[in-house]
Amino acid sequence: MKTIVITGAAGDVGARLREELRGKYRLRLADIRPISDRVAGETFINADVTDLNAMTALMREAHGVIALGGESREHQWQRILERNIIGMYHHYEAARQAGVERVIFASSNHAVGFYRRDETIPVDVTVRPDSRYGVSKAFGEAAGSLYAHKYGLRILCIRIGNVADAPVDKRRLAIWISPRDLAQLITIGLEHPDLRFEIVYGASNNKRSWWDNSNAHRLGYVPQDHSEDYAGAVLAREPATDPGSLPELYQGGDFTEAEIGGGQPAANKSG
Ligand code: 15L
Repeated sequence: MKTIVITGAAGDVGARLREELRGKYRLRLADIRPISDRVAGETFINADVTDLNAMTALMREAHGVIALGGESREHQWQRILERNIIGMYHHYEAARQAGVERVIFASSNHAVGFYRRDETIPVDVTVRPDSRYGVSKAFGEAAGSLYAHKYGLRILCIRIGNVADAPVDKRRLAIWISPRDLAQLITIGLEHPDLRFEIVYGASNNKRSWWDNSNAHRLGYVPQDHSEDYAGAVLAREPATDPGSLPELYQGGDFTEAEIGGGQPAANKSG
């Protein structure tokens, strides 16, 4: 059985992926927070993404790494720089040094969050990050391309929408991905024989999607879940919103306004 490292394994997405992938891979879980509910086939290593030596030791003899480690929301620049930008560079460099073949990068819809909701975008649009966090995800995709083409790693960047058991609001009806669909995309990243460097959207089979995910389908992705199954209940509890506000106009939602440690966003509603 192949060994797969999951960084940031103590988080919500990590917990769901452990359930989906256990029994299929030996899982080496890494985080700076402890994980006490380990089961057979799972080991834990305390490793900080800001420490390159620790990351290299973590990856020894692994087939692949699922890079979830770092900040999962907008934050002060220094923290985004250390945990997401330097941290993601360390994932790739440690994988290269340790001879790990595959890296699955948990990118985010926030790398392109300043595209409008009334457009459908493929994966090869110019990035339009909606936050410092989104910038760090665009960096992770660019660094992945470098490590794939220069050093021969096999890399899948998944611009994840929102991972949850069910979509929680109207915006998430467009971008939701179920844990089993995310696991299917990750398995493509870990196993596809011809993968070099690809970007895909991490979304289930959502009727309201803003994304053209033909690149994922070309790689064999057949999502099993549909956000529309939940639409009635979600829309019935959706609060009234201003349709002209930034979060309503743009795909990134409230990340387009989130401000931590910076100035005030311009009220640019024209797109
Ligand atoms: C993300 O990238 C975040 O990690 C997650 O917490 C959600 O906020 C998600 O995007 C989203 O856009 O809903």
